[in-house]
Amino acid sequence: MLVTVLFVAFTFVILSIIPTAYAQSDNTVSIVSDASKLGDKAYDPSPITISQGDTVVWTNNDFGIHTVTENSDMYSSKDLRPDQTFEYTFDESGNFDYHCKLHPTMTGKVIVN
Ligand SMILES: [Cu+2]
Repeated sequence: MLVTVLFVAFTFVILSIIPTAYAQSDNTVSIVSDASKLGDKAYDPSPITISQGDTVVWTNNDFGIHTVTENSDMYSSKDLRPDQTFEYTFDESGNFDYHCKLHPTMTGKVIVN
């Protein structure tokens, strides 16, 4: 009986540690609900400030389809359906403005230190 309780407790502890250990970086940007009408508020946070070598992960939390497209086409996602993600690793410092190909008024910025 005690062994069972300890095993259950141990399993619970392990299962609650694993997601933390494998969590993605904090460099996440949301494509917010109703993004196509929100201009420079469509991507949140924007600007996002990161360090050279960091990866940014965008998630489409809207009900529409959007892209993450750097203004000089340095990178671009495919068309992101709801809940799909796109990630890009920034190896150079600088300011990188991006937009949505389908709704060009949607704009965002990544600042890489
Ligand atoms: Cu869009």
